[in-house]
Amino acid sequence: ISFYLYTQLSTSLSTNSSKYFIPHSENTKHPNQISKYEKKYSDKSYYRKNQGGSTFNSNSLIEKLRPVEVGPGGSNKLDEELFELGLVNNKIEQSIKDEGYKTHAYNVLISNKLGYNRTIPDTRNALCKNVTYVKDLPSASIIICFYNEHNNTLLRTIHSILNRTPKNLLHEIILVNDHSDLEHLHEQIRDYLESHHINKVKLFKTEQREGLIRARIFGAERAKGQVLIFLDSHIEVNVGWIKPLLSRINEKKSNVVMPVIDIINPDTFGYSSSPLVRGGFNWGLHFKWENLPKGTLSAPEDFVKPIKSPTMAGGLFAINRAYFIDIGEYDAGMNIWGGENLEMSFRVWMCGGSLELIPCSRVGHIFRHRRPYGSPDGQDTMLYNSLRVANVWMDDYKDYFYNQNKHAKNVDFGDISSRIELRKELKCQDFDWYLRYVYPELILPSDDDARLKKKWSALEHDKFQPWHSRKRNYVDQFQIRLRNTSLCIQSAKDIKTKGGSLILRPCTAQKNQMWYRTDKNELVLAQLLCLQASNPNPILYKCHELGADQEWKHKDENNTPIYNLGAGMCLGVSKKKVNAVLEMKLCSDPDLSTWDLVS
Ligand code: LR7
Ligand code: MN
Repeated sequence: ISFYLYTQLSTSLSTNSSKYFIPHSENTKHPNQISKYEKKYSDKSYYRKNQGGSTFNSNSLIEKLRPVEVGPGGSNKLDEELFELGLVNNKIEQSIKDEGYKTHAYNVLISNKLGYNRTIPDTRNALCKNVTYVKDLPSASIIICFYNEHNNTLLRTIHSILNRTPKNLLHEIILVNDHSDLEHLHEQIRDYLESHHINKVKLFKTEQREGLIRARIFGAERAKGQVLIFLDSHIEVNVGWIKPLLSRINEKKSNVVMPVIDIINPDTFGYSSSPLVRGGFNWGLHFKWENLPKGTLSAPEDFVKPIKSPTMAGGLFAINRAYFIDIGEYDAGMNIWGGENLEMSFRVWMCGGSLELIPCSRVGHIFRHRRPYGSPDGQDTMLYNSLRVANVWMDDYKDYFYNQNKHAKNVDFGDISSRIELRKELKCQDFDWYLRYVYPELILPSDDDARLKKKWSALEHDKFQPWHSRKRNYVDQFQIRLRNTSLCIQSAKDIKTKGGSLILRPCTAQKNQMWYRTDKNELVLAQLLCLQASNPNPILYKCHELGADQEWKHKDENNTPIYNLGAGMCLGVSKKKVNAVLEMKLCSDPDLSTWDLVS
């Protein structure tokens, strides 16, 4: 009940949109860096001034729901705001957050408090602002399918589009509810759209769970705009996002184009810029990001020009509607999730089109750490769909896929005859042509080359965000001593034990009490494992470089609470004595521990 109330509350409070000022980043450097916005997180103090009274307070909620407005030349307060929103203030909020993680795999507590309209940093290269576009661009039907999406997050997706898309270019938004089983979701969205007279959004529901591939076909069949733009249901479009896409399609009907996918952190909702990378794949038929070929970005203009990409991630792209139909829509035999992105990529290239990344168009997407749903009958749909891709499009090269998936030999993949027919009708090139002209950089594995295979599986590890991995940079070193005691935080077991808890012990200057702070605000014990928030006790864990549960803040070196960004909670102990186990506590707890950093 509380969750429902909370959702309703934030629904009713956040509907009045306010003026926007999008702060711009002078991003002329190579974008393969953390954005300025992300940086700011690290050198400010975010402590809640008022540590007292922690009861649920709707007034302060109203404060927080207001979109942040900053004047020209002002600083972007958004990051500070997010930090505040992340605080778990009481048990009700804790249960909203826990339930949200179970159902949606991201922090719905913050999403609820954010409201539908928020400022996000303009992550485009500065040169994008000088680009001009022709007057009569085609208008778009935006197709968004959703299955059990979090209500407020979906509505923020929609509002971001309504706020940042010129009216004449937005023909309609087609929302396809893929037969979600979350109670009330459909009615909530329907009622919201009706009561706010949002007529541009047309809501449909499939008669049964179709999966995202058939749900998109279902949406496309109902669309009337000249261009189709497919988006996921947990995104926020950025300023100026649509014209660069439409313009490129306007130049050539067979250009299929993608925005740069910025990162919305699933734990903090921080919005950060993605570098320019292109899509590739490995022989397990997993999509992966890869660096651009050397020399692609050598002049400043190269940061605004379209960049050819061998594949697409799948979720966010624009295509001429007639071309979408001509080229065979999607493979309607594919189920639920997976594989359709490579299928579309191979098909577009092999059958005469091209696939491009458009750097001046940016859309943020919530990258979850896990997918919170499966397929209704438990089928491995990624494998099933990939088998269809391999057998329709890859000719003899499909053997490489089978070699990596030995058990796939006897797995059924349904009837693919109509797709093979399509390939013939469209007189498509063969896969050899694709590898040779579109993706010559792809290395072919050979059966007896164990070294290469090792490399493939290592690459697979960072298929989502390769740009996160870099060398750790230590900026500070200290022991963490409980205020007014001579007890310090140390590992309960060996310093190398993953998952090990932390306890208080008399301060010694030994390794197992020596914490190293990195420039990403991780706390690394003896330069080995990271301090990670987890419920109810923090643990030591392998550093994952994604911030959130491994990102810690304290005001300064003395007498300060230690706050975790992902958990929205603070580091504490229940008893000030030897062997007391460290816990995650509400930051508003009147008995909250404070710490001295002793170097
Ligand atoms: O049964 C379903 N029915 C649906 O309507 C399952 C999902 N969906 C919806 C869902 O609500 C969401 O809006 O389909 C959309 C995509 O599902 P996600 O968000 O769970 O998928 P993802 O973001 O993990 O996966 C990426 O790969 C998929 C392969 O099938 C799709 O192509 C997704 O669109 C794609 N997302 C992106 O490309 C965004 C960037 C992520 C990366 C890399
Ligand atoms: Mn997604």
